[in-house]
Amino acid sequence: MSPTNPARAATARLSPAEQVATGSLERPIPSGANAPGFGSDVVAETLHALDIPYIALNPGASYRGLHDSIVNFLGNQKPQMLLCLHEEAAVAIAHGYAKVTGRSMAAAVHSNVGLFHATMAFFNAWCDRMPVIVLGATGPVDAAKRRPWIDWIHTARDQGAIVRNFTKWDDQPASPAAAREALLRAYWLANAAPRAPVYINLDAEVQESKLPEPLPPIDTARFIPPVETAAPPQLIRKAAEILKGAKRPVIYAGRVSRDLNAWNARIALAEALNARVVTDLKIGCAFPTDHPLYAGATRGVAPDSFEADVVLSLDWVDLGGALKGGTASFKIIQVTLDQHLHNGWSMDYQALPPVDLFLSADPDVVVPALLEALGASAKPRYVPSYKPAEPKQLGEELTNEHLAYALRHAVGDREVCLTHLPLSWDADWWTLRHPLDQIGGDGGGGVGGGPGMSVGAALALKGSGRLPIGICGDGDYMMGVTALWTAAHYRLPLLIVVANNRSFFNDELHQERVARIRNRPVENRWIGQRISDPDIDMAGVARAQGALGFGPITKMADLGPAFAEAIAAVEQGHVAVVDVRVKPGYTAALTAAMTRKTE
Ligand SMILES: Cc1ncc(C[n+]2csc(CCOP(=O)(O)OP(=O)(O)O)c2C)c(N)n1
Ligand SMILES: [Mg+2]
Repeated sequence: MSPTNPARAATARLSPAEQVATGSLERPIPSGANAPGFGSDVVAETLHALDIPYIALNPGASYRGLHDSIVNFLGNQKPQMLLCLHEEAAVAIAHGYAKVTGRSMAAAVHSNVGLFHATMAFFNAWCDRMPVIVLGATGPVDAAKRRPWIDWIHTARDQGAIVRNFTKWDDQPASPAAAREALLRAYWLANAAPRAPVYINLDAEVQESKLPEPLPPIDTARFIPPVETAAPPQLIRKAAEILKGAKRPVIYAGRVSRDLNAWNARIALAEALNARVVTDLKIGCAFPTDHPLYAGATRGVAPDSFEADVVLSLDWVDLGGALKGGTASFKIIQVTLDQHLHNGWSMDYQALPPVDLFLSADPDVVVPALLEALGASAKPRYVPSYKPAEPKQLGEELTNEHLAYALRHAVGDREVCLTHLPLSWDADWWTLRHPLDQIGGDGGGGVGGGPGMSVGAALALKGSGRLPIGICGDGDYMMGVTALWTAAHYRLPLLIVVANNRSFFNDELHQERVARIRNRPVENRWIGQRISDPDIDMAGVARAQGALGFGPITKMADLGPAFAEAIAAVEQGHVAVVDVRVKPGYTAALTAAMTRKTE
């Protein structure tokens, strides 16, 4: 890196005193409002009572009432507004926040148009089973009160229909009292397993009308009671018996929480059963990958390849698909609550798996119960290895493996959270030892979520000492890049690494496959896929938004120093982006699977 690099100069300029708390930003002058006077004040008051810390938003007149209430009635605190440049970023940020904390924050989007922009992020959060509370607005629903033109095009009879098929619940309350109840219900439903996004559409008139009289106070906690998610004891006993009798049990560790106790309980269970454990990079990590019982992160490996006799699925995302290799020879115990979300529109529920014992329960609750039924210790024997990674013989041209290797070395023994990984990532490149070491992917396969989710995760991790690192493909980065402005503006330390193969490369492989099947030239696979001529200045796009930009890095020798500088900058409170020019290519196994000539 040259000493005249603007990133380096900026890093040096930032003093620790400038690393301000997000909550100290954008403080309004006092308005003197201390009792709710309008419908939207009631909405704001309820968000406050629900302890919702942030509301990521892009503004709009449909919710100008609520906007005023958050600023002037609440003083922009709990929730604090986080301005976003695109609604997809607003919802993705809330999604990323939930991935780390397990709890919902809020997002607000303007009328039908803002909601249209937000749909991709809604779907990602839905498929990822993450709680997000999205507030929208419409109207005035009363046509006699609408302004000419704009209020008409931005009012829909059933706005919730835009997202209803991938939302757990939605409502359009017709009074402040109904809005308060809707918010309580929304919070309760979104955060009760199986978790998912919810949507509340606030009529402009309900927000803006004066409250005729104060609403009676309510005890918020009594409206959001904890929901029992344990399995009945007789089913736990049955499951324990099956597992006790197993000679080669395999645990499919799927959608589980980021809770450290639950993580330790899973390790203890695997050790008590001597069960091998498979995990899934698409979702947050569920088992230490340096544990002797860890059997790999799978993309559809059937347990018969491990010669299993019993499979315990802890809410595995696609159990039916994973077992396609044959299931006759072993027993299957499925632990999930997911069936409660399955609907007639989305098929993200995946194939229907054969099951011998079904526990409709939360895996985090079932695992300790199984340990108890087995009479096993809840304390894991596992000790993290912290072995330094072995240097590998890597070729001259940079690949994602070089990137991973250099990044791991630059990170050293810092605690990090991998907030996003590119498709071409291999699970063997990074050891995961803690539930927050990796929080999974976008959920719905919607490219563009990486930056926003990483910003949301950085928000949740700020001040924790854990360094958030999002590794995004160049396509993903460019689609979601405006989320970085929000991180820079609200001083959310974050490192983004662009695995820049200058292509929507995944689809080059698809074109190659079609070409092979049809006997057409595979050389043409890049057309309509390559993101070059002109090459995009990824670091420049970051700098333009107030982040620090490093690169493009094209040589291994420059990679380590660039990462070291970027990490130092993030530790000073910056958002930093490192553009790494990598050779297009996936791991050998993935490439072979994607380009094979036949189905
Ligand atoms: C919203 C959306 N648009 C398009 C796609 C199809 N798609 C899947 S992967 C991919 C390429 C993503 O490019 P990049 O992030 O650079 O990753 P790469 O494949 O190059 O590693 C595309 C376009 C998608 N999944 N989602
Ligand atoms: Mg790419």
